[in-house]
Amino acid sequence: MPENTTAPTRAMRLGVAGPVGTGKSSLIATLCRALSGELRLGVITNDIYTDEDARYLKSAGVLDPERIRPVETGACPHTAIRDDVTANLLAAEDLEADFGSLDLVIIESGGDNLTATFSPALVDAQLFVLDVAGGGDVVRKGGPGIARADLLVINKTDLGPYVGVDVERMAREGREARRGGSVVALSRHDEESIRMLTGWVRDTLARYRAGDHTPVDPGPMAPHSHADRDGKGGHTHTHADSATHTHDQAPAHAGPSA
Ligand SMILES: Nc1nc2c(ncn2[C@@H]2O[C@H](COP(=O)(O)OP(=O)(O)O)[C@@H](O)[C@H]2O)c(=O)[nH]1
Ligand SMILES: [Mg+2]
Repeated sequence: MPENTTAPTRAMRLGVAGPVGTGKSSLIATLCRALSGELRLGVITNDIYTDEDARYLKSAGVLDPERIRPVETGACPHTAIRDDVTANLLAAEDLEADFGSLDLVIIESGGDNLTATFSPALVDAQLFVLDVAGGGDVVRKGGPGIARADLLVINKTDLGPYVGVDVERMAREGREARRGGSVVALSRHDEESIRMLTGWVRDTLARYRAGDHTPVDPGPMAPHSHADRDGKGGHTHTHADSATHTHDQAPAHAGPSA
């Protein structure tokens, strides 16, 4: 049988994006717990000013700490996952060089709002995480990640009754917003939902290995701004034109850059 020359040789890179606090790090811990026995994993975290997420994942004891690498992004967390992905690419390549070949490298974005998605130059597939505690109407607010990420995760479904959110309805509206695209309603306390998530990861990895998976760009991003470190308002910018975009990655935006 002829060899499949389109099949990739490096690990699949899976991006995990979504607003702060929706449970991205916890979801990655859940994936590591469920998959580390069968897949060779690596994890990269993107934090704005710290390596907090990497430290959380290391302390969770779900993976050899050496396989978890932090990238500090500076003020705009979107830049390192969209415009200049060099730091993340280097981290992914270092992981593979240090551990031989890996099956899956999971990359957590330094999320801050609904607009951030990964460039297909960095990840092969990406999931976007919302949580029920953010309100049942968040899916209707839309955005590139909600509409076009490879998978939408509606997380912390166990909290639905406490925050008055109809989880079934939220998942249905997510499917509608995505025109039938994949949605997983997840809780780390619900084993069946974890099986749905890991099943999706296995299926995507199988398609990636077979050369049947095409990375998509969910963008373009909506205009957005970030608070500066000194508490003053940031400036509004987009990441629409990454060829000419010179986004300031210094800890505080010094001037207009978008
Ligand atoms: N009840 C509940 N809480 C969760 C779940 N997943 C994460 N959390 C909590 O949500 C908070 C934010 O989680 P984290 O993973 O740090 O979010 P991130 O900022 O998106 O990485 C933490 O207090 C977690 O313990 C879940 O499935 N159910
Ligand atoms: Mg996190």
